[in-house]
Amino acid sequence: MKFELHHASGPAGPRTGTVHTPHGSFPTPAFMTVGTQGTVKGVTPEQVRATGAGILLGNTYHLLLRPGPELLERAGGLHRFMRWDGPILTDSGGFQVFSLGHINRIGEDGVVFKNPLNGDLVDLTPERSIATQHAIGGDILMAFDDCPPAGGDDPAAARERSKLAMERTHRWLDRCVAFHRGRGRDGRQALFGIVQGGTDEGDRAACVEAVCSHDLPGYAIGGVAVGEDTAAIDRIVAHTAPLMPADKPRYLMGVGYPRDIVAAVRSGVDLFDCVLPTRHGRSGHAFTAAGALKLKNAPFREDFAVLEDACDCPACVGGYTRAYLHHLVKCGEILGGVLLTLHNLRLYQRLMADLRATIPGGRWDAFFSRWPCAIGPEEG
Ligand code: PRF
Ligand code: ZN
Repeated sequence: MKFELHHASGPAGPRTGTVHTPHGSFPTPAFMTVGTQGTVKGVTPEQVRATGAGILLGNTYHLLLRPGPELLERAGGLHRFMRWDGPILTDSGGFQVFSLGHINRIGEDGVVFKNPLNGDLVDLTPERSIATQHAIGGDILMAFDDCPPAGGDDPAAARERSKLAMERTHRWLDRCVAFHRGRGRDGRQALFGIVQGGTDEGDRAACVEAVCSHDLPGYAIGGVAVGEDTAAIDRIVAHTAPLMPADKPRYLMGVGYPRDIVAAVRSGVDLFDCVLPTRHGRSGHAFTAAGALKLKNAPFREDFAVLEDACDCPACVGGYTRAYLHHLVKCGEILGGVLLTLHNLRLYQRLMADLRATIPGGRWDAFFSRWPCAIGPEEG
C-alpha cells in the first residue's frame, strides 16, 4: 500500500490524496462502504461500484464465525468469494466483540466471547485476529484493539477502564505487528495501528506517541462515537488527527453523519466508514443534502417528487417518488430498502467527491451552501 498526498492545508487542515493498493487506487478523503458479512446488504458489488465506492470494509468478527477462515482461503480470499475486485479493509473484530455484547471474559491474552450462532466459546487474540485477516485477504488490516464504551455513571471507574484499554491496546499492537511481520500475502496486506485514549486529550496524545512509534503504513482513530456527544467527537478528532504522521492515511473508525465527516475532514482525516447510509436506508431513511427524510412519515404519502433532483442514483434517476418509497417502506417491501441504500451510498460518495473538490481552493462557504446538512452546531 502507498499513500500519495496531493494537497495539505498545513499540519491541522484538510488534505487530499490517493491510496494505492494491490486491488487498485482510490482518492481521499474517502468513505468506505460497509460490507460486514461479505456483502453490502441488499445490493450487488456492481451496484456498489456504480455508487462511486472505491473500497469496501469487511468484519473479522462476522467472517471468523461464518463462513470461517478455512473456507475463505479455499475460496481464494474474500475478493474472489464475494466478487468485489477493488480494495478491501478488514476491521479486527475487537470492537465488534465489545459492541455486540457477547463478551465472556477480557484478559491480557485477548477476548473470550460466546458465538451467538451456536453458544460455543470463541477465543479472539491479536494473533488470531491477524491470522483471520490474512485468510480473508483484505488489502488493509486493522490491529486488534480494546475499545471500551464512553463514560458511564462512575467517572473514576471509566477513567481506570480507559487507561487499561490504552495500555492493553499498545501491548496487543506489539503482538499484531510481530505476528504480521513476514506473514500475510507476500507483504501485500498493510497493517494499520489504532489510537485509543477516550475523551482525554493527554491520553490521546500518549496513544498517538505509542502507536505511531511503530512505522506502519497507516493509523486509525478508534474509540470515537462510542457514546459521547457531537462536541466531544469534534474536539477529540481535531486534537488527535494533527498529531498523527502527515505522510500516512488517517482513518476515523465508524464515523458518521455527513456533518461529522465534514468536520473530521477539516481536521485532517482521510478515511471513514459507517453503517449509517446502509442501515438507515433499510430502516426507511434517506439522507439528502438538506438533511434526512423519514419516509414512513405521513407527509410523504402524496409527495410525488424524487428524493433529490440533483441526485444521479438509480432511485432518483429512475423516477421513484417519495410517495412510492413511502408505500414500499410502509409495506416492508425489500425494494424500498434497496433503493434507499443505493441513494444513501451515492449521497455519501457525492459528499466525499465535493469535499475532495473543495479542499484545494478552500471555498467552504460555497460547500456549505450545497450541503446544509453538514453545517455543524458551531457554524450555526
Ligand atoms: N476499534 C475498532 N473498530 C472500530 C472502532 C474502534 O475503536 C470504532 C469506534 N467508533 C468503530 N469501529 N477496531
Ligand atoms: Zn438519489
